[in-house]
Amino acid sequence: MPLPGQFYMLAAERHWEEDGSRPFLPRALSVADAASLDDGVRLDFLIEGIGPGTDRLCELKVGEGVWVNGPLGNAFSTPSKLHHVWGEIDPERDAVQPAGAILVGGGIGIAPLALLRRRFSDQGVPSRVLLGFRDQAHSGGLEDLFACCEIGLASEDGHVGHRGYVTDLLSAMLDGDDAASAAVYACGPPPMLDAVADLCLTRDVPCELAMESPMACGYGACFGCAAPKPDGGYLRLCVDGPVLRAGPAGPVAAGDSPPPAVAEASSGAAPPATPPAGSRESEGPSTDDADAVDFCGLKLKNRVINASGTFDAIAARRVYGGALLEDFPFSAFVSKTITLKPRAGNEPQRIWETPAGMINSIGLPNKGLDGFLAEDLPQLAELPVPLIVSVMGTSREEFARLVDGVGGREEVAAIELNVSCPNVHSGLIVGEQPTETLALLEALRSLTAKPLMVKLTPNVADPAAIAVAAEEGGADAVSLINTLKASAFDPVTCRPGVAAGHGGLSGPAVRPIAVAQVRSVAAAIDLPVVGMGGVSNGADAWELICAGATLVAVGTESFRDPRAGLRIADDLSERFAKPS
Ligand code: RRO
Repeated sequence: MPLPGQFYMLAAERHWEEDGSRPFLPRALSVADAASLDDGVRLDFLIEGIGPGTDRLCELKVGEGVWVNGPLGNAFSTPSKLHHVWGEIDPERDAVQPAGAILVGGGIGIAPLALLRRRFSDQGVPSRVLLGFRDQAHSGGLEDLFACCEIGLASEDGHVGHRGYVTDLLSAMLDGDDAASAAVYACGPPPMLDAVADLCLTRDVPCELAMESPMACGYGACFGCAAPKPDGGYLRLCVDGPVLRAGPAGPVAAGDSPPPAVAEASSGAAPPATPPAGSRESEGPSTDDADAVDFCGLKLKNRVINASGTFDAIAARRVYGGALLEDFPFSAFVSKTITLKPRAGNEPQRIWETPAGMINSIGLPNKGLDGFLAEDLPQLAELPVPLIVSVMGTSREEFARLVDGVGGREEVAAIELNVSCPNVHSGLIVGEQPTETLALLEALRSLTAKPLMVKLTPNVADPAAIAVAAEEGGADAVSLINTLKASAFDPVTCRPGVAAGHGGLSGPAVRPIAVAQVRSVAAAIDLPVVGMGGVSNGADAWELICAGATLVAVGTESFRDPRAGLRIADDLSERFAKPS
């Protein structure tokens, strides 16, 4: 059962990517209501068709299948919890007994408030509801969701209730006698949330906001749903939110997020979600020793690993708990690329859906070498598979310090040298020129006995020439392809889809290019090749193996299906078992 404020990733099962076109990614939707049934849970969502993904969901017919991943994210706190946290933040504030909750919603964003109001009513928490709509077309009887309680309505066109903004109603309510002891919960468009936060902060009223952002995965893997933190850097709304606490310099992660693996449902923290069950044939073959493979001396249980930066095992473990480790989706884990110094990553918007794929401009957010070794490595060492750490430097010296730093740690089985990030200035230069690649490998080779794998870019005329240079320099393997440099423009605003103006294209759209490049690289060198690029199923993985790959990495598909690696490994296992 979801908690109020949590969300699900939804995609129509059939024709979701008919003809390889949009919609490609699932859509994040807050749950509006939920009920326990004898044979499961009923979930209600409010969906407004505003683009290919929501349009497709609105077209669903009775009986059609839907991919459902969730519940995800953190939940609203109770007023007493919120007052308690608020009191700790503001020591000047007198302890107050919370009188109740004020729920403020705007447009379609009111969805999570319906479930919240019902939960508060079950818990005996008095709540008042204020709803605002732009016009009649955008209200559509949504207030009926709150039919059982008293609500204040506002509309910009005056068709219902107060003519104006819902925040006018909130302002008046907060100026009432019991304002200090209220707690405010809001969802709606960003300008409304800003206005609500301002009203509450100036009156010292505790306030939580449910935020929205484009996201590809919902469980911390894609780094797309970045929201600025007041003290610099970004948080990920899917795992640090979507419910945030209003703060003087901007919203901050609510105390309970990200959800711990074991949580009290009443605390506002969420219990771990269950990885979607339908995504792997439960009766299908399980991989066994017949699927095992030696890769640069590492004994892997099958040929399927993850593409760097497309699966955050630490965040995924917080979301899915121990289940993730019991059935880990990959036979080796490749970390997101780390750099010497911490990086916040690129400003949002960071992702943009394209036909059969997506553009990312994440910009390498990471804790830097020291932060990685101190905080992430101990957790990654608990994974049940060998760990490959991906590193990127802006100079040979930086690469050397990174290789030295991670190579000296026994938890690390191998190192990937990312010479192909399309989103970082200088990220590509080494990987674009064979002489630079050779010189880099010659500088690094003597620093570690661990396998060195070079991640190649597809953004050059002849990737095989770079692979040959890597081999000559002493690399043990190559991996390809990284994403293809790409841009998209929003047809409504005429602005670039990602804030940086360009990013890296991934997903099924790039697969034929990956197949061609894996083929030419594998033919040019004697090293094992990790092939990746748009692999969504076993047939795609098999094609890369036919082209010469030893291992196959799954990237963007894990955003849509956290268990894609298992599904693909099962399918590959069957294909290898069949006599050719
Ligand atoms: O973080 C990124 O923006 C990123 C990296 Br490091 C990479 O290697 N490839 C990519 O598509 N994005």
